[in-house]
Amino acid sequence: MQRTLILLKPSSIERGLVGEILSRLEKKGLLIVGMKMIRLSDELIEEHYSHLVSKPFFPILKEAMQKTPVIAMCVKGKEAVRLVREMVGPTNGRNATPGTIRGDYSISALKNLIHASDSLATAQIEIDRFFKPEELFDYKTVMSTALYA
Ligand code: YYY
Ligand code: MG
Repeated sequence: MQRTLILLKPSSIERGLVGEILSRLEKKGLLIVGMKMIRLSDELIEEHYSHLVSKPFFPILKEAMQKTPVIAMCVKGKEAVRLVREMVGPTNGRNATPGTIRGDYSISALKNLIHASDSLATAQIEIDRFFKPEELFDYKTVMSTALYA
């Protein structure tokens, strides 16, 4: 089982898409093991998007990430890191295939609704960045026997 980090960005909160996105993740069979609403500080955004701080669009990205609080989630499942990235689609919603979250609901790179960790190593770093150990839960549901062989 893998765990991955998801952020529902201000663009999804502003448009009332939180339930829709959550529902897709749940229906796929991913287990929510952590979830909270937070306001991102300048420092946290600079750390989380450290690969982008020197880009000309970084100030706009930072402002967009602070427009509302975000919902941070940790989900668990077999191959969860790759699966969630595939469900999210590529960065620019205009390049994302219909059927993906960005492909169905986003027409922009900046306002692309959702963040998901891009590798197993990144996922661990990002889970630790957003969640304390006591904010993550280990539990079983009857669903797991229906989902996996
Ligand atoms: O992982 P992903 O969110 O798909 O893209 P990143 O390359 O990590 O960029 C993070 C974030 O930055 C992206 O979700 C929107 C914004 N961004 C942008 O507004 N314009 C770009 N050309 C590239 C990234
Ligand atoms: Mg990324």
